[in-house]
Amino acid sequence: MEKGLKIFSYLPNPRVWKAEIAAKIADIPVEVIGDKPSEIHNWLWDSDPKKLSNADKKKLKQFKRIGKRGFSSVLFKTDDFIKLNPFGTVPAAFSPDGKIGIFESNSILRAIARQDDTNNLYGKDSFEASRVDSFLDSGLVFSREHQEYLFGLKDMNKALYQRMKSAYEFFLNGIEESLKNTKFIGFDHLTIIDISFFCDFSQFLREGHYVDDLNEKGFNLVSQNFVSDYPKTYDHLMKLSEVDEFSSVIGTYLDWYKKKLKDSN
Ligand SMILES: N[C@@H](CCC(=O)N[C@@H](CS)C(=O)NCC(=O)O)C(=O)O
Repeated sequence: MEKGLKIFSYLPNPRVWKAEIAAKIADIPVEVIGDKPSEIHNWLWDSDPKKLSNADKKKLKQFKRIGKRGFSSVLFKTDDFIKLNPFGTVPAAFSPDGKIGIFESNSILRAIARQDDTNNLYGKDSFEASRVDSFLDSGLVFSREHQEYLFGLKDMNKALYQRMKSAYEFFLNGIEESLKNTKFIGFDHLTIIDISFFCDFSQFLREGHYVDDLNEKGFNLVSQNFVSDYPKTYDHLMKLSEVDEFSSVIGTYLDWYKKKLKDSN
């Protein structure tokens, strides 16, 4: 079977970076197609995505669907896109022949790791792979919470904030515990757990851009004491951010956070 993956999304998107980092480590070809979030409503969401002109949009009226999660505009999702990706979300990945749809960024990440036979990114046997899945499942619970939280940052309420705070504490306690025993999360070598954690947590830290909105409503940053409360997790995040395959994919995404920490010292 031909190796590789095609991914469609708005860009940049930390959820896409998961697969891109793994693909760099494992040397698997990945084609990433997409556009800025503000342009993605001008694209045909399909296994063969393309930018649409106004004339194209008139012809493709039958594919118009209102966004369901994160997008409130009209999006052009083909019937084939929905068949391959029934929840209609991005990132959406496709096998090289375009016949198999893979969704959920952690599963897109797994799709890369499963094509790798040298780095043990998905553990070395089925039990290790299941342990990897355990961490990815708990990571998805955290990232679903932070998705809603980030959507609500400009107009925070107590219920949403409390949900986020307890999800954060639960998840980070587990990650910190794990790092007391192993060099990487769950294992002594790098796996897709570290990649998934790195991308999701870096995205969550964007709450820092809304500190004024939060303060105005009487809330502090959930991650305010991240460095002192979870020192091993913090060190791990920083260490991963220095690894070539990570830094070359995420670019300057974490620079503002590192600068903020430096300035506060
Ligand atoms: N847990 C999913 C989240 C994907 C997701 O919710 N994507 C949203 C954008 S943030 C989407 O594609 N929404 C499409 C819509 O609004 O119809 C993942 O990790 O891939």
